[in-house]
Amino acid sequence: MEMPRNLFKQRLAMHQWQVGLFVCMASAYSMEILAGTGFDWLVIDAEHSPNHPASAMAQLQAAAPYPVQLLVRPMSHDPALIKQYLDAGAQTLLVPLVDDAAQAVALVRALRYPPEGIRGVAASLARAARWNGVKDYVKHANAEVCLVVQVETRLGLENLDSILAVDGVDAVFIGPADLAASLGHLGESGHPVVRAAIEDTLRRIRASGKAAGVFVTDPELAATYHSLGASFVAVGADASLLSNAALKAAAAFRDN
Ligand code: 3PY
Ligand code: MG
Repeated sequence: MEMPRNLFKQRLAMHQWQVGLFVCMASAYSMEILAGTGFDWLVIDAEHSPNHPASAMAQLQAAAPYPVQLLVRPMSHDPALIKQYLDAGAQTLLVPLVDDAAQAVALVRALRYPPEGIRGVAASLARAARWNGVKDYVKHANAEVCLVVQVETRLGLENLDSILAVDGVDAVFIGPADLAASLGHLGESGHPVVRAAIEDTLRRIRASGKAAGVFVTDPELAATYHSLGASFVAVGADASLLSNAALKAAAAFRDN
């Protein structure tokens, strides 16, 4: 088998518009439903959702036959955990709470085999290599991994330029919820101070030549962010879609 190419990474490099969704339900079954709905990318959330490498791998397998790009968001920067997600078959990692260039450099190294990095090698044990079935997996792996760092704190904003200068960081994704909290507006992602910070940050990311992304649920605001340089957006989460649809269905019949 040939090395699977990372289309998400290729499209980031071209600043092509890509619409995504957070996948929190920790279920291969609901992942398969989502995989066929037309999103460009889906991110398996293991930061705030009850996922781990085995549940993420089951979801990667469920989505594999569908034309959608899969990302994983690990709960920490731990290189051992990152290695497990990569070996399970994730090629793109969305890493939360990246505050400075040293953390970004360490993440670049965690994603790559030596000499560029420190990723441990065991292609015969890894689904990513189809247990040695992918031709020259270890030679191609570094070129296909993709690192998206989340900048979502005051400190991250202060260090944005040096984070953007790190070779191997493919894109920066802004998390409005954490950013609002860090800027003193917990629970107010739409606060004007937070909005202004997001807009300024999108412009700066785009000006650096790297791809800019953000979580945004309002289509008009997403269009504004697109015009400011965002090329990939997460527009919601499966748990919220299910909850909202269920609330609506229950309310529609309650008073019959
Ligand atoms: C945040 O908003 O903090 C996120 O990480 C995702 O949008
Ligand atoms: Mg966050």
